[in-house]
Amino acid sequence: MVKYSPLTTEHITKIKEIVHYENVFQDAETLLHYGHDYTEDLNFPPQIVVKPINKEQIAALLKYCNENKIPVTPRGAGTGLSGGSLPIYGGIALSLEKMNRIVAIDKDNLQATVEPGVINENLRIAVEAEGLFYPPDPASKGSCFMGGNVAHRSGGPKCVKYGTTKDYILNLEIVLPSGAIIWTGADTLKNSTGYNLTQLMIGSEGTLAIVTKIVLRLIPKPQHDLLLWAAFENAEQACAVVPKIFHQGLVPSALEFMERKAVELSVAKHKMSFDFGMEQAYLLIEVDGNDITQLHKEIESIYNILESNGCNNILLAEDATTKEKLWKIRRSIGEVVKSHGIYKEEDTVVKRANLPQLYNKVKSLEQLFGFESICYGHAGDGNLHVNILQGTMTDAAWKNDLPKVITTIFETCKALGGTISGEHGIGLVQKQYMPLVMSKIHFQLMRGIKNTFDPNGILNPGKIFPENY
Ligand code: 2HG
Ligand code: ZN
Repeated sequence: MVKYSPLTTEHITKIKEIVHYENVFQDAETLLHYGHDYTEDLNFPPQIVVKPINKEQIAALLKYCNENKIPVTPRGAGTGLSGGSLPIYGGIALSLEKMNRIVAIDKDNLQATVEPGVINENLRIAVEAEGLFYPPDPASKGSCFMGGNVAHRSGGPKCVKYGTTKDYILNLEIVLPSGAIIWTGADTLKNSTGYNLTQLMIGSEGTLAIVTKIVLRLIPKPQHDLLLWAAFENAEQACAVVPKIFHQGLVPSALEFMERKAVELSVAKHKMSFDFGMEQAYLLIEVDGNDITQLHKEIESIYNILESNGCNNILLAEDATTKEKLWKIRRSIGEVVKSHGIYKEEDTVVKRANLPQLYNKVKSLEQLFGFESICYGHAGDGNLHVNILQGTMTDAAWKNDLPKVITTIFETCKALGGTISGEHGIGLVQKQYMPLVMSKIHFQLMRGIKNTFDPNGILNPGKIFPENY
């Protein structure tokens, strides 16, 4: 394990000089808050929290920390699900929350430039006022930061049609541990100029550099959407129909899967009325575009596919209130499952048509080990969020068997053409499973990249790489 010396009073005095004392926090409450994110109940308080207001402060801070080998853990809104922003070696939590300006919306070029502390939803609202659209919409869109979305290559329901964060980033301003400030590419839609440093940064979870500006590509806002809620008596059947929709040349703007248990918890949490029958699983299917007649045709085709694949309970959301209710049920699942007891969430992803096999494997493990599982997620992307709940397992069995269960689930993902995270990242809690999907050669290449950017290992130490790799 890497050893970092604790910050001394002299370090802290110097850091206060660099970023100004009013941007440095040391009180117990703040340290506790910045010691956890949305990942289980983990808590690793930093020694200090720093909230710089510009790139110059960050450059001077990183240079100083690099020279003094002080660990710096960057943080967005703290909504991460893999422990990526936890300062596990103490040191500095570097919050980007004060850098929250939408710098420009360029209507001529369908682009926006933002600082990393801009909330995803605020960007969406601002560009929508100009008739434009930024599609990636993580469940935490109302609070997560764009910087965090870049760090984790975040997704969301819309990504099945429009792609994830990686498909919208054109250029990034970054600060390196040396204190150098560079742009990774150009603000162009095409770029064939050497290695793609922009994409290298996306998903690097704050281990290579600090992002201080983001140039995004936007698209025109689709004018209409239609939403279907389809109930299935069998969850496998629901998963199996998903590829058939795409097969017919249809590309929904969302195609979400939910098990009954997930819906029950969400409905109960919001005290909603909901008519449950025999169904065991649901698909939420949205189409969007500008031609409403065309959308009705698409919905009709989807309806027919669902019906001919054993689904007899299909609801077309007629009005905005119904749409909102259905989306609320879906979007709240992550949060309600978390408050349901001891759990571990996995962000599995496989080739879309292989989803039924993955689902069945999870359920067979449930039988074998006696945990309870709740599955939901972005079926159109083959991205299943598997929540493993302790249920009636003893504490000892939970401790002993959970890693075996996770390993088997991840091995299944790999065998089904997938991998261990679709959109939540690796961070702290998945790193031990990385060798299941990456070889020594992968780690050597990644380590070489890490050392080139961050030779002293000060940026977000203890993340992505398993111990001793
Ligand atoms: C979702 O699709 C999120 O709802 C997971 O990716 C949310 O676990 C969560 O909080
Ligand atoms: Zn998700």
